[in-house]
Amino acid sequence: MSKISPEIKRKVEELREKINYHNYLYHVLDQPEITDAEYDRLFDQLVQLEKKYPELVTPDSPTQRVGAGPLTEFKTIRHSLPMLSLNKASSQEEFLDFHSRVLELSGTDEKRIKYAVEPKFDGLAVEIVYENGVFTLGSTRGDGIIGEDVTQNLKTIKTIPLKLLSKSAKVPKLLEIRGEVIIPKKDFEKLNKEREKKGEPLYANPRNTAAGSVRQLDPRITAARPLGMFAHGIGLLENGKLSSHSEILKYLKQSGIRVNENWKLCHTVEEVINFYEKILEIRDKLDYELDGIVIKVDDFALQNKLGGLSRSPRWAIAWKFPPQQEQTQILDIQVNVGRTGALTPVAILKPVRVGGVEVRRATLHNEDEMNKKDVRIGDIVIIQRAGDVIPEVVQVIKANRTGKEKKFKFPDRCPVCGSKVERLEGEATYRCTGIACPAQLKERISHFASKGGLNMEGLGYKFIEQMVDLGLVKDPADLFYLEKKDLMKMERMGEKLASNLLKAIENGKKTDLPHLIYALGIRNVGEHMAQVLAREFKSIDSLAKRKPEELTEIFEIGPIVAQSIYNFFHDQKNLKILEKMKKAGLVFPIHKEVTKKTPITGKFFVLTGGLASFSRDEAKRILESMGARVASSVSKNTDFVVVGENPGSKLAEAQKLGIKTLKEEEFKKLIGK
Ligand code: 5U1
Repeated sequence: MSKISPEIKRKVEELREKINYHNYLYHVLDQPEITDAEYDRLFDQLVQLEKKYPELVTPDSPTQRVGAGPLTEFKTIRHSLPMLSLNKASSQEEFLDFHSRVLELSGTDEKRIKYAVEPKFDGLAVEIVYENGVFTLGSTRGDGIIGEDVTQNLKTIKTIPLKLLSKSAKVPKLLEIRGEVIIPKKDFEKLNKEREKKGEPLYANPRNTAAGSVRQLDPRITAARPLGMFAHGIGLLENGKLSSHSEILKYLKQSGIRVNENWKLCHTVEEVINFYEKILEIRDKLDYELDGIVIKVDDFALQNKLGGLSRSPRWAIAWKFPPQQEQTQILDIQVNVGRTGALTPVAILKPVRVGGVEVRRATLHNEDEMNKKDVRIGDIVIIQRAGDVIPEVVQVIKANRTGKEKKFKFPDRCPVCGSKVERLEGEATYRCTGIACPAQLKERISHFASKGGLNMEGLGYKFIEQMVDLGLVKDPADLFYLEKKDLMKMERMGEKLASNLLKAIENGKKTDLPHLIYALGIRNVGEHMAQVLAREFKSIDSLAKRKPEELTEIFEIGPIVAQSIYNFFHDQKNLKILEKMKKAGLVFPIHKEVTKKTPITGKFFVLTGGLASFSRDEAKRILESMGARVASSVSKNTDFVVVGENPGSKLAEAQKLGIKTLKEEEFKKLIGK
């Protein structure tokens, strides 16, 4: 190793400081003080020095934005504090209801309530962790509890500093920031123009492109996309004293993190309403997509008093902008059969862009809705799209009728299996009565294996269709009994693919409780409700025992959901399938959750060697349930290396870096076992 003089070290440090500062002026304040050419010169000098003295390269050097090669998969991480979502208001009245609730629950005088209001970005929610001022971990929100580790990808985003500015703000030991990754509208259009020139398919909208770009396994692809980020809050902050949301926003900006400048501290509800109207008015002129504003009680003491529900705080609300509408023509009407046998009429549309998204299909909901609107094939209609909701037909423009439009007759037989369809009293939906309807079975199995369910990677709809058509599976539990020779009966199946599918099915047996509940496909139980149920009841056995009146005691569970859950667990067929799954080795997990800070919250662990009292997976689960993070390799960010029997090279690495090692007994003491 060549000897490096203190001057060189100082020079490298000085260049990094300068580059970080100019990044801040450019990306955060939008007030550059030097030309692009001058900036490039500074950057080049640093690149040259780091090339000559590679020992001086650090992960937070501005040259290290694209430092890593492609991954084979993302690791998952547990957020130290859940990343909550927001309750929604879609009118002034609903916002005022929220305000009344805040007054009532906080028992506070109206004059004392201040609201911090800010735009709501339509992007991908992420968390970035800084330890001692250095970016160490970046993750997606995921389900709010567990996200994906996309550190290398988020590091490529220039508006996210690799190191916090330390001049005006004291660097905290730990700072977790939360924000939204977006693609500016202009950059999105440019990106699509380039794709058009190359004859490549166009991206649908900035939001999905931003989300897809962050979830690339190769960070070089992410780096080539014009991503940005706006921070709007924090998770954990160690050694920091802040007492309001507006202080957070100021603090983030001082620390070099980009915060959107269009936020305001409002002292009255009228000011909030004016803010909403102003942002709605300038929305189309802004270079990023918004879908509303976010209103937060500013004072932390009041926020704490108001508390939260399982998924969302009571002290904040998203006031959404009205949905976007467009006009197009209905080319055809088809009927879809869902996994519960429900028949839904769907309008096939002449493609139209609504709020930047191409829409080709829109729901007509049910027969009554269709009749009420008098929808016919060939009609010119208004469709609307609001956020992630499926686009819907809202109105027929009857003045445009030519007389050629055709009425649609709702089928009395299931379009998939030909069984009779029935409509129960009081219900708006027709359902297929065929107990063996392949559409239901295929949809059910596809739901079971989906990412939100048991995440059987590679088991797509095409394979499921074949499995059902060949009679290989008659219910979701049958998946666990498939053998290679069964799979080899399918078209375009090879030994390797069959092994991979079997492995994916096997992996599905070790899931967590929210995923398992969702996978079961209980009517009215989506991913969020599955989280709520897991949190409240901790196990399938406990959930299965609940009567509807016990279930409705939980906030967020209404009588319809409660009845669906009760019905599901009181159907002998379902119980038999659950038993069959258990017999095949599907683990029915117990839900554990971090509810409070523990001494190891936010700490990084690495495990090496075999432990006598726990399997590697158990140790990992315990640590994660206490808010710690488990990494697969030792780095300078590791806090503890747990050393079992026959440790690998990680022990030597830990010793080299001076990282604390724990023997099994010490580890057990630390986790209170
Ligand atoms: N601007 C902004 N977006 N957003 C999203 N603020 C904000 N806050 C959020 C979310 C989910 O949540 C906190 C209020 C918990």
